[in-house]
Amino acid sequence: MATAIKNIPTDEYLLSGNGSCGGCPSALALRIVGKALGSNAVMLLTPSCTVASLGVSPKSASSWPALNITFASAGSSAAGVMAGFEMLKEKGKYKGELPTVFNWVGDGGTYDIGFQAISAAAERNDNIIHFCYNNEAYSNTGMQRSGATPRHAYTTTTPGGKSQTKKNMPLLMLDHNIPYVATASIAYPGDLYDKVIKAKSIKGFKYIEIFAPCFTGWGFDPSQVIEMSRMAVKTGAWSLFEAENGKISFSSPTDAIMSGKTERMPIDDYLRAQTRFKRIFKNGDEAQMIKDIQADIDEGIDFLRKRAEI
Ligand SMILES: Cc1ncc(C[n+]2csc(CCOP(=O)(O)OP(=O)(O)O)c2C)c(N)n1
Ligand code: SF4
Ligand SMILES: [Mg+2]
Repeated sequence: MATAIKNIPTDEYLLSGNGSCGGCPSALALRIVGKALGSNAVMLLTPSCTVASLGVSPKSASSWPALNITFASAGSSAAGVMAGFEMLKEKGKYKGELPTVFNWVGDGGTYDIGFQAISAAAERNDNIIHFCYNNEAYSNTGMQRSGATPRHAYTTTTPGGKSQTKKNMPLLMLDHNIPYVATASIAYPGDLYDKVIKAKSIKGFKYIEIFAPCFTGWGFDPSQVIEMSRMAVKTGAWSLFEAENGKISFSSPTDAIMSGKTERMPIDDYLRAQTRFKRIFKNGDEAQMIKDIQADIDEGIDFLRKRAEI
């Protein structure tokens, strides 16, 4: 059983007064992550909504030391910071417990622009946690498509809907043979909290991807952000799992879907609730587009189920 929300610490490391949209799912994700990481951590960020909303020192809304880095160094910068701490400790110049060094990077930074650096750090098994908060687009720069944007979604660079299917980044990371990979969602905070606590205790490269639906870009009411996150899991558009040393286990409620105990919700209501899919329902070929998206999800679930048997 995941930690109950009432047992998650009340400490806050993302401070109030930051510039994110009210109710931002990425900010909420960072708040929950912070509660698990605690104060002894160093954060590295590539350009994103989080960077734009945190502000700069000495008025930053982050209570950890934070470094704004380039996409091209999305793996090497954090690895260098961690190596520096480890070296100081070895030489007796750093006392106390080593901090957790973590990347806080969006899907654009992770799937696309920073991918080579993240892949290289994973292959070296550098001792860091890479968090990808996935809002399925480049939100900060005005909602352009990313490798995480699903098929038929409107973005400003896919005005007729995206033609390609999305990349499967968590499984790509799993194929780097790293000790820990997990997916999570802001709708299941206890599960996210537990996964971060576990990742903190493991040496080597850890990858955690958090589904964070951006109401501003996707077009739905901010009050629905948790419901939308929950629907993504219940439809199978997003699956919750963790993999320790390559072995996948599913987390609730995805485990019930994977074992066949629970039926997945059909995707229609989820799509109808977001204006980024509005044109699907205006066109005569609505049925085919819904079938395409449903087929992408079905294939993803089948593949993940088979991969879990390995
Ligand atoms: C090399 C480089 N290319 C493009 C940009 C412009 N840029 C800044 S933030 C961003 C989008 C990042 O998207 P994502 O990582 O998903 O974060 P989000 O905005 O969704 O929070 C882009 C393209 C940049 N800063 N550097
Ligand atoms: S645009 Fe989306 S991800 Fe960015 S701050 Fe607003 S709600 Fe959050
Ligand atoms: Mg994004």
